[in-house]
Amino acid sequence: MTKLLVVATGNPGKLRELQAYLADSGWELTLKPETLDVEETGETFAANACLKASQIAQATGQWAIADDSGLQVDALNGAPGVYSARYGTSDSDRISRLLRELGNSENRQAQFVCAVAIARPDGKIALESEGICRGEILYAPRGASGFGYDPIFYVSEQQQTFAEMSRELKGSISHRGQALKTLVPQLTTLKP
Ligand code: ITT
Repeated sequence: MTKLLVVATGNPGKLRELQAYLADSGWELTLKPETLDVEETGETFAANACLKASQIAQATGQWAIADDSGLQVDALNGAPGVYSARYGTSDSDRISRLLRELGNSENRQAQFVCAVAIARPDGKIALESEGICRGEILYAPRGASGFGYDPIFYVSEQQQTFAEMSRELKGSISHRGQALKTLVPQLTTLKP
């Protein structure tokens, strides 16, 4: 029997990464209808991931997976956080605003957080997971891979920004990678 999983995201960068992690999960992936949108009213990444998974599952009558993620900058008291997508109107706009708000602050410490939730067709949450990746915010963007805030997020162990890493390397250390490392084995054993 085909196990169908609706990927509840409108972000193409996330979609590419989720597809790579879920390729061998035993589930066939399908994208949520473009017109189906969920208002992110939660105050935490986990709450918003559950909202998105649950509402898309109920609307489609299928299992659904959602990712809510963002960047928390220490010197900005955790901003933009759950508002990372709403911080500007394009990736470059969001990056410019973040660099402007952080200015010449010497504390450049930050972390990416990713919450992933999987909902059953009736909207009940079946699995949840969260991952964190710490790094630093550069003074100017570097690299052309990835998406979103990747060009300004530098990981000292790798001496690269997320946007300078291969997809495999980013996937092995990123917040999304951490969240999915524990979730995918459980997903593989779930029976629809
Ligand atoms: P969906 O809700 O449709 O999945 P979205 O882009 O609105 O898409 P979020 O509300 O979770 O997703 O917002 C996440 C924000 O954080 C968004 O601006 C992303 O670009 C950024 N972000 C998340 N993961 C990232 C990553 O791995 N690299 C760079 N930026 C990331």
